[in-house]
Amino acid sequence: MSLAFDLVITGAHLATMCGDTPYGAIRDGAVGIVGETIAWVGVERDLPRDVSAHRSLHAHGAWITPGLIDCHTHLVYAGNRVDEFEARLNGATYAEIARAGGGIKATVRATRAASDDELVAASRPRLAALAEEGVTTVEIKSGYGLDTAHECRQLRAARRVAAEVGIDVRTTLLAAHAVPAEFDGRADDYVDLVCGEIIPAAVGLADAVDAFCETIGFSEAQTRRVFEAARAHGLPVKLHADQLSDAGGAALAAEFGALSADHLEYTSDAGVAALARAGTVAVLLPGAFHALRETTLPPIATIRRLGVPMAIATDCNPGTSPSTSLPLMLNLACTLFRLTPAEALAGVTRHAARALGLTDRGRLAVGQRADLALWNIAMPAELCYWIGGNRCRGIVRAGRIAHWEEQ
Ligand code: DI6
Ligand code: FE
Repeated sequence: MSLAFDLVITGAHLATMCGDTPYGAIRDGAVGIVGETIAWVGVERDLPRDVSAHRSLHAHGAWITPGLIDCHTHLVYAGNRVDEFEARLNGATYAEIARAGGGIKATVRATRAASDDELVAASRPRLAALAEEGVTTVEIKSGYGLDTAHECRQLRAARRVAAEVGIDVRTTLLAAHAVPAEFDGRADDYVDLVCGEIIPAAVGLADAVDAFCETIGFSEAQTRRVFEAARAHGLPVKLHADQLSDAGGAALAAEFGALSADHLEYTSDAGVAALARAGTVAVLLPGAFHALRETTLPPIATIRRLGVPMAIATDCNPGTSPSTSLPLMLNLACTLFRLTPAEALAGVTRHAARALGLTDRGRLAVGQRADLALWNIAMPAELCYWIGGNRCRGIVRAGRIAHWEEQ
């Protein structure tokens, strides 16, 4: 059989993330691409002799992984909260700052005040930084608009900034992130607005609906109403669950067949069992754990034992995870949460895809989208080893070479 590729990459080691071996590693491999899709993956010497390729690249022994997937970010916002960071280190407490109108409310004010262009311009460097470290698919939440017009604007800005940077995006409506100032003391009225107006307005702009189910966020009953409205509009759900307390978030997410339940520091074993039954992905966010100096670990042993897929994401946001590095999260997931490097890498590839409801990416396999990242590393675990520093030296997005450094 003669094969004609648009692009073939040889001289690479492959972390395919397929099968049961760690990383699905193939040494001395090759990848053939036709259009936007992987058409051939295997050991290079098995490439058919009569293969032709419009373009050939040699990887000089570098490793190729699937393009990384950051499945939980809040990266579209204006301003930042470095002033709060400094104030806390000078003795102010988070509660004092919040009472003085800081915290999420401060970012809401800055985001509402920014023009569309300003919002995109502020967000673009954050997304570009993620992309430079091998991210080819990103999820971006709203949640700093907190009214119909501004939530929709944030979702549009997310799609625009992704188009400008050239990476694929999934948007999530997080209108139930906080109660906006104009609804102070009237959380249920705000939930009415979310269900009756914001969710319907976001159909076509959002790929999923999320909520912050927490004592300082929305109650289980309020979150349930948000999920019912999402379901009525055909939108899948995700949840910020049990980040600061066991609010029953994991069980609620499971009950609604959520794509993912995220954070999970305080989730009970029963909550994990519910996730396992529902097939919901556990998204772990070690950047927020680190920045909050949290000491209660997510129930990793139970998550592992019950076979709940674990994803890892940046949670890029101005308050609790001001980070634009997914490889840094790999390191934190291993050092803080004791994930193995193979678990961590699955968490930013195939399990992250699943957390977004995507089956066409996250692995190097025939038929998958040709999203690849090329790394200057000696073995896959090295992706988790370094604390900072960019080792990505090539990126292919949907079959197109976005970046390629000859060594
Ligand atoms: N949990 C978080 O860690 C972020 N949102 C959430 O629900 C914090 C967002 C912020 O502080 O701006
Ligand atoms: Fe978050």
